[in-house]
Amino acid sequence: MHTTLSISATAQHYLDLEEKYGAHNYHPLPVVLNRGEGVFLYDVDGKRYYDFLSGYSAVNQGHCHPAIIAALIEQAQQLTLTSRAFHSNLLGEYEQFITSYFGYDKVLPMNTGVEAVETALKLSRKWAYQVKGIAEQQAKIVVCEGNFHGRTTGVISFSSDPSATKNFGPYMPGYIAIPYNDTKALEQAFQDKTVAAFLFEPIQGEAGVVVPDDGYYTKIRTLCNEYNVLMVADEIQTGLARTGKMLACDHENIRPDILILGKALSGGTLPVSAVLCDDDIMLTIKPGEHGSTYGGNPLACKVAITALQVLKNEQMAANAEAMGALLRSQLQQLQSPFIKTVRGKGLLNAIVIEHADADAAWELCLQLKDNGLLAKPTHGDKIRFAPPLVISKEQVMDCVKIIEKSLAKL
Ligand code: IF1
Repeated sequence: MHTTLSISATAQHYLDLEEKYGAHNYHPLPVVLNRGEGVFLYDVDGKRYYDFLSGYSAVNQGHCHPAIIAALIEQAQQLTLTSRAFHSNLLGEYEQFITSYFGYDKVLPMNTGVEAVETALKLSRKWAYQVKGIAEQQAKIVVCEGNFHGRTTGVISFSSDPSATKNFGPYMPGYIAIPYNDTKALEQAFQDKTVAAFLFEPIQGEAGVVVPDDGYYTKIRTLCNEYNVLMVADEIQTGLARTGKMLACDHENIRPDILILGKALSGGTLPVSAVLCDDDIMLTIKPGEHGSTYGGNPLACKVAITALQVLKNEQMAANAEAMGALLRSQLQQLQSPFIKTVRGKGLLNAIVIEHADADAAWELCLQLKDNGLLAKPTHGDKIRFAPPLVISKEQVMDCVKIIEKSLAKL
């Protein structure tokens, strides 16, 4: 059964412009949005939707959070960019704030998530040669099958997803892929003395919200200590209260050697990312060896301080924990024949659809859209359910009704 596309002439106009003038590197849901507020998005025809994607966890604080927007406007009228050729009054303040917030010696500020991942990889290699003593050009980094860490040619070099790698070669060498959530394979990989680091997602987002066994982070930490390998946590999607704790690693009180943040670090206003680690790793990079035009710009610093303050002041991790548990239990209670699995932690959740029609997940997302909720399938049969962390109990219950009503149409 295929849903007829019911979009207005107004919306169609915007789709036509994108079709004609934009790269076709996405296949979005047919909806055109022009306003966001808290858990809600509004389209060009004034229809309201619950946002169940949150900009892939970049809008944890809710759309256009008043305090974050106020900080953005205030700083934008003062000073937006000095470049790192000069100092600004905000960079040191931000660096002190975020390093004490997460408990690390230093931070290297970047912009997009993948830039922070690349930065963490470069720091791991510098540390390998200059501290661990691995022979030049020989350092290896262990990664997980099913990973998603971004889309630069360096980072896709260790992707196992053909749609991310096909015809983008040649690829960067020096990576060993092992199965996710498999510490026996990890220990096996660590027998190679040229291994410098292990890069992992605490929960695999793109792979469809794959939650590892309890104790996974603890075992990684133990093995990294035993073999003198850096534990590098990509918390770009799982961090910043999304999984019910400030960091997903906090569920096991585990401290990675290198912490990578992005997305909600700006509350969805502009690209802000960060790499945090201690001096023995961070100081392997000397002046002039790494950076970026916008890295650590005053506007990003001001916004990031506010975005982090809001997470704590409004207890967003605790709300994510409670609302996530409510959402998963309500979805399970639906006992829908089309929902094979409900999984997640905090408000990073996904359902796995079981249906004869291969397009069922997409069809369901079209039904959800018509009923006022925006979500998108990942890898065919999984639909991510990740609303902003400010969602209330009443709103969760309202969304479950929308999901139930939409499932009935499948
Ligand atoms: C797209 C996925 C999610 C990430 C993790 C690094 C990055 C991401 C764990 C890179 C970015 C985004 C990219 C965006 C869609 C979204 C995504 F589906 F692509 F995989 F969330 F799951 N590490 N994820 O999730 O950060 O450079 O994008 O700022 O590419 O369509 P970025």
